[in-house]
Amino acid sequence: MTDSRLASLHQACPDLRLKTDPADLEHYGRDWTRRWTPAPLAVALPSTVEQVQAVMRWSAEHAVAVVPSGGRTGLSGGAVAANGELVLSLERMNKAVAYDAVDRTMVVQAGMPLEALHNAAREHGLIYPVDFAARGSCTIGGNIATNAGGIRVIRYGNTREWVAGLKVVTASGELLELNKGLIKNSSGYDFRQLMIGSEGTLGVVVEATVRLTDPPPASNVMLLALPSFEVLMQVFAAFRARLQLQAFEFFTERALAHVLAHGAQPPFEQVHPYYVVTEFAAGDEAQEAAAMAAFEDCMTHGWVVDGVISASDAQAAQLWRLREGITEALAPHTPYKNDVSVRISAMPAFLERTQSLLRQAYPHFEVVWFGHIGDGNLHINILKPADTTSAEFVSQCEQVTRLLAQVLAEFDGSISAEHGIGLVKKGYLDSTRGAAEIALMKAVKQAFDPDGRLNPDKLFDP
Ligand code: 2HG
Ligand code: ZN
Repeated sequence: MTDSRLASLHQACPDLRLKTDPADLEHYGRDWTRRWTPAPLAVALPSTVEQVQAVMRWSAEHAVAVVPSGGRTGLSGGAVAANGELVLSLERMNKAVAYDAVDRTMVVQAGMPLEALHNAAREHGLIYPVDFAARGSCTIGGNIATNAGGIRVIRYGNTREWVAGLKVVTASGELLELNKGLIKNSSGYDFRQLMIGSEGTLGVVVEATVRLTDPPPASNVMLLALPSFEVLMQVFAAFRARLQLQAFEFFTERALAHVLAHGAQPPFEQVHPYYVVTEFAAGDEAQEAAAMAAFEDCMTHGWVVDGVISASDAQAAQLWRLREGITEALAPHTPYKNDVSVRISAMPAFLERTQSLLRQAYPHFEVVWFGHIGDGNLHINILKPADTTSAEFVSQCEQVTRLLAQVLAEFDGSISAEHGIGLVKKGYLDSTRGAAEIALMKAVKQAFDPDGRLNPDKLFDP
């Protein structure tokens, strides 16, 4: 440990685990974007809240920036440490610390993986309903940092809805206890909600009190084949009118082709241009009949040309894999990712505009569309051609994103629906947030972190 700042951190907090091996610096210094070269000073792995407080006091004393770090599955560069920061990994603080059957809440440390929280809730006959494909690696602290959404938002909302309290260590090392699990609390500014979605720029979330709920009724999964993009919202309306939807996700033939190339089984004999995977309550005959009626209605209108319904949990998982496997299947192609949203009512017009924009803008790049269409959230992945350098590719894509951001502004949409702004989207924040709003965001940052030590460069420039 040659760096004198690290020697004094060790002195201030002798039990704190520190890593400085080049392989660790690389591993902990980057997220799934892989666009920046990681270069942190070191990685701290605290095991207690007190250690996190000691790290923040040390950071103040030595003017070292800190990047709070969860599972680093983020897609916006929100957990990248590329400038000599200390990575503050919460991975050792990964346990459930309390459960209250009356409140139906669980207190969990921020480094707990989402899937571990799902399992812990199930042990009490309840569920934590926020869910998405990175569940095994992402952590609840990271979910809170981006107000993570995922595949069940249509039924349960985003992470924000499920956080009843937070413990947060501030830039100066104070411990804030926010909302303390209350359902009703009309006592001024709600800093808990401010912390959710703040991407580690205002404080370090160390513990969360999350709400749990009853498991959903038995459900079925259906995969639908659609002849065109134009009918997508009609199919959504037909299903939503008749069924209690748990999920309504879409993807294109290109997306499916990549997942199949990754080893999944083709769902239909024929290839179709668009697909929907939907999950809905099917606990009784009436609900099952309603599902068939929705399907037949769509077939009669020509909005759906084929379909398959899950006959077992294993088949449901197989159908889900076709949607959930997309990110992993695309990863080898170094995709440039857009994660945009508009109101559902604006979706048909927005889709038309965006499709024609991207067709013109990307004549030579493969563009893969998928997403949580029932939430008005599209993921548009542009794949890097093998013969284009990363820098050239990103710069071309950024020019198109500027045009996309203008369309989003016209539609009152968002440049980041659920992945966060991080480093990737900060150049487009003003397409979603007004100038007065951004000025106030900066004033809030100044109040919580006057020397700009918490996750610097993310969200906006000072
Ligand atoms: C999903 O919905 C994730 O699968 C990842 O938000 C989206 O890879 C993406 O662009
Ligand atoms: Zn998503």
